[in-house]
Amino acid sequence: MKMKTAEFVKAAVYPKDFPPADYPEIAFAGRSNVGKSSLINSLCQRKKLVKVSRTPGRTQTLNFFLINENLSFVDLPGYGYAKVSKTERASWGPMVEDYFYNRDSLKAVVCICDARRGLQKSDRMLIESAPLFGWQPIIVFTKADKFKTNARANRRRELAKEMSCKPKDVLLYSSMTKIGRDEIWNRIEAMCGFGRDVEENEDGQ
Ligand SMILES: Nc1nc2c(ncn2[C@@H]2O[C@H](COP(=O)(O)OP(=O)(O)O)[C@@H](O)[C@H]2O)c(=O)[nH]1
Ligand SMILES: [Mg+2]
Repeated sequence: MKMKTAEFVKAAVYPKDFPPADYPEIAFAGRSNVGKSSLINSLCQRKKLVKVSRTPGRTQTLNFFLINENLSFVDLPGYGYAKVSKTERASWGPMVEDYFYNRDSLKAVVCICDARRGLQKSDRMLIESAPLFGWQPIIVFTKADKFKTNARANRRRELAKEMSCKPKDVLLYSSMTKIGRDEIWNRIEAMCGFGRDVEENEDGQ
């Protein structure tokens, strides 16, 4: 994907406040601090489109972004962070469910997990809810830079076992090295029905 523009549109909690569903939409979900904001920034080749937080569990709204004037990204609040208040934690479910139910333009949810920890119970719950809401999961294991090359190949095989898929189908990613970036873009574009428009010679991982 050739990045041209990436802009923040608005933050919203209720469907009545969502921007018009004019473009195919991709949401980003995962446990707090897993690296959602970093992934969005690096997909968009922006340093500060989304704030990377030192304090986990801060984003409590749905944040909408317009990419290249033809694609919408949504940064969902992180789940599973113990230090946010019980009320805030309890509102994650209904707020995000409302969004999942009401957003016809939502094509896929990038489910971001930590490569070191693998699929957690909360990650599985999110992924298993996909058929109910009608979106496709794109499962990404981030912080892959925490593994050296050989260890990473082993970890890929282990994660493939966990997911019952082939090792080559495991999406490993790092916002530090940008490994896996093109693959994620390819999946996103396929989900949106876009033709392939991948930049050549882009930090070939
Ligand atoms: N080593 C490493 N650290 C990362 C990576 N992605 C995010 N981080 C760090 O993890 C922390 C949380 O990142 P953030 O993107 O704010 O996570 P979010 O809460 O899921 O949006 C920050 O300190 C980031 O610098 C990665 O791929 N590798
Ligand atoms: Mg964030």
